[in-house]
Amino acid sequence: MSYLKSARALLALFGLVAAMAAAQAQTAAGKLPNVTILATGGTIAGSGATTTTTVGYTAATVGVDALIKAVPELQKVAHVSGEQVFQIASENMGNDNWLVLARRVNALLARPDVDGIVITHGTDTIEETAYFLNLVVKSRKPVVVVGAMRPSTAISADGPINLYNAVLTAGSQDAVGKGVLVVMNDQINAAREVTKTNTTTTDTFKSPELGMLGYIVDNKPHFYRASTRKHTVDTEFDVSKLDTLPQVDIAYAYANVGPAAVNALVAAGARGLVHAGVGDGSLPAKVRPALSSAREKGVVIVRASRVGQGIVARNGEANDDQLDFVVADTLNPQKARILLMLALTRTGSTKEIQRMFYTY
Ligand code: DAS
Repeated sequence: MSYLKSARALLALFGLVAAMAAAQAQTAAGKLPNVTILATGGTIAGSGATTTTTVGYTAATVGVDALIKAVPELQKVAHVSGEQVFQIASENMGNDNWLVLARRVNALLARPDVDGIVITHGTDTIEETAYFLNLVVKSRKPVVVVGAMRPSTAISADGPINLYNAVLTAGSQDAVGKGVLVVMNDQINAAREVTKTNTTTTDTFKSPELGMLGYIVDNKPHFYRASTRKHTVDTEFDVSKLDTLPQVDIAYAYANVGPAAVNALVAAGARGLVHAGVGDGSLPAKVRPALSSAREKGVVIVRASRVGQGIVARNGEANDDQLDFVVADTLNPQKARILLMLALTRTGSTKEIQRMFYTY
């Protein structure tokens, strides 16, 4: 009986190897690429009461098979398969979701019969998930995160064309080695710089000042630049064996702010704290003692800025050497949090962490 079982197993293995070789040969011969769509929810999977409902709809109601079925043109540009990883509005995306998603992405990209991945996602935290994956995906194959600003039921919904463009890009050799990308509104942005700049309009995703990477025009991605910062296979981060990520929070600064938020976050167990300072990461006098005290307790402090663009310069608005703080460089607070979280899985050394902020 065991002989029969092992013979069956061997036959199955041969079948799988043959399928992979055939898929690889197809792609190599210029045939359609194999792209897997991992669906997580969001507005792209949303539905509204009427065709003119573009706010106040329900996100994360349409499944991945329906998303794929709604865009038959996908079949002309790739062999598409779909998996429903989550079905959530992205304001509820959490570290646990990211670890599950990263593991699935890396497992799929390790397969020779997968050429690229598209992740459908809510737009509220798309820039965070994209940057997290930019630091932990261990493949040069394209990973494209895509969302929509109008639900699938709306007139001129942007989801279908965004999904089509994302699959085009994920199957393109030109996107190999570019890091994790966000493709929306016919534009290609890098995970590190892209951010949501408008609460409701379809052109909301931009990389202010440092610029997008390219466009999707006439069914093809066109790249004009690449990120100078390390990503994917060139990073030192590995989450494959992690069940949790260190607790890192953000404290926002504004006129008349006091130490309450910083003290509360430290008391709640933050191992890292990003201070979203005013201007060039300035520390209000009422907050500075609380941050220093947090540092003395071993909490790593990153000085970022609520401004959103520009460099937070070391030893500029505060003596970071003396305070033993790290500066965020050009990362906005929500992305600085992600890098600090991953940094803390490797080291507590502020010198090493500062190097990471100048590297990724
Ligand atoms: N709530 C938003 C989200 O899921 C809807 C969207 O814009 O995708 O991110």
